Amino acid sequence: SPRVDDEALRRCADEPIAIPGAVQPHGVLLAVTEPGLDVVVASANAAELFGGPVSSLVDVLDDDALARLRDGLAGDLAEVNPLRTTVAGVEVDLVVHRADGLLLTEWEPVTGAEQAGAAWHRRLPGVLQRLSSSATLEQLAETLARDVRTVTGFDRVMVYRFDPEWNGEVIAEDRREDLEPFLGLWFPASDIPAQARALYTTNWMRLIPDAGYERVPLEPAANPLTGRPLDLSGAMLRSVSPVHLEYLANMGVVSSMSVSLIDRGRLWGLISCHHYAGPHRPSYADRTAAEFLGRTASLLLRTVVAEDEQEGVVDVAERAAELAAAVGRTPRALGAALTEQDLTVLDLLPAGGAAVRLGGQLRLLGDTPPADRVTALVGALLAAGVTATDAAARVVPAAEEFIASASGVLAVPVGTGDFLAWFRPETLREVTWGGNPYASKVAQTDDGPRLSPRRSFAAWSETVRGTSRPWRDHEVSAARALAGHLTAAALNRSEEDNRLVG
Ligand code: BLA
Repeated sequence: SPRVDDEALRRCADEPIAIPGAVQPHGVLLAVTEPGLDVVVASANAAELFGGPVSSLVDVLDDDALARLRDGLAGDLAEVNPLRTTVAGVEVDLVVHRADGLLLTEWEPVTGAEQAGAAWHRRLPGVLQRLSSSATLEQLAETLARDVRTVTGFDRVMVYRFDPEWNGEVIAEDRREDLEPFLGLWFPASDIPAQARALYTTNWMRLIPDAGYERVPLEPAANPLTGRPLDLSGAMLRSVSPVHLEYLANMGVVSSMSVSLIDRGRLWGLISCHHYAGPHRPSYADRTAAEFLGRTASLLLRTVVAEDEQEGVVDVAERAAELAAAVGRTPRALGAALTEQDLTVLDLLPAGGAAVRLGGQLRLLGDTPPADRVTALVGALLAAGVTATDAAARVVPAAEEFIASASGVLAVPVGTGDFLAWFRPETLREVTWGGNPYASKVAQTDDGPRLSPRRSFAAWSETVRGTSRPWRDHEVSAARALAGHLTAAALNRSEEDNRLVG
């Protein structure tokens, strides 16, 4: 399938999304001075909402609202948000923050369709209890998807996790029954380019109520204070990248919202929400509730991820000890002890296949390259000084033939000439085994632009061709420990044999 060319992707990451010079039309932006509250920049739809041009906030806010705003300006600005008030007969939520030396005020007419948030706030203790008692990452992500969908009413809510190369996987999903599942799908890093990830690391939430919107320009185009377009990084009405709008349109998404998941200052993932039936605009209160859930889950991530990782470490160490004990019980049949009992070397760590070569005799378990090729493959890797690789064919080109079963190889020598080895399949095949509904359709999706889940899956599969899930440090350590134990056991045995012979 065609790769997206690098030049196009580079341009993608170059788009200055923080300064689009426009807002979305579901609200009005006025940038004003402090303390005078004089309007310096306004979105072109301002006169429509206010019933005429606005030169100062003093002219449009009633005394009570003005007093609350001035309190916020003198103290904690975030306390102001949202300021519910009425302008020209329209009930609005006013949301404010500072940027570029100005006060950015955003005015969003209140829709009738709110209050899920109010009800939800009463259920907050239960929701927090559920989130914080999640024992595994999987549970945390599922709870999060369900609760964010309840509070926002989107058709689909996904929890999306980045890998070290910024590709991403949908690890949890709550959706309208009739929608096709995206759970387990992977998307390439280019779907969310670097400058967007940087923005989402400081800004927790973004909303596009109607991806078919007409952008509303800011007037004047340049902030008179700086001579540059106004910085809308923190503005909830910021007009988003046209490339992304095209992406959403091609996915059939009418409305999109996402909340950042941040672990120790690093963007860990996103909660991504879609609506298909038509435009969808959760109220400010409901959005804030979703953001609150995202922030809470972000704090819990570290513990849950650490627990998940720790659990793997203990399991592998325990199994290594059990295998070593089995070897100790049967010193004259080491190969059988490792491959023919209830617990085998293949159970030591997650792998598709394993090989044991002892005394020159090779035994295979699970999915491996053919017996007559395993010794040469492992020998070549060990000769190249490689113990663990998630892309064996990049070290030993001949391994290209075996990427289905052995994209990843972990090999440790036992004595001289013998070894233990584990094999991991190509990541793509692993996902296919996981029941991915799109894998079989990849070949038919090369028509048209790449902006759809299937196209993205295809692009991702290009990036992972010939690679496996990586080997973790404690897995390599356990393999080395077991091999060391076997080397010692084999040595003891031959010494005993020598004594018997002598
Ligand atoms: C932004 N891309 C985004 C966002 C998401 C995705 C969630 C954040 C904006 C939002 O909340 O809608 C991608 N959405 C996904 C993915 C899933 C999903 C992967 O639901 C999976 C289920 N996008 C491309 C390409 C380019 C691109 C090729 O696919 C560039 C050429 C750009 N995506 C792009 C840009 C933004 C973006 C520029 C930033 C939009 C903005 O905030 O202005």
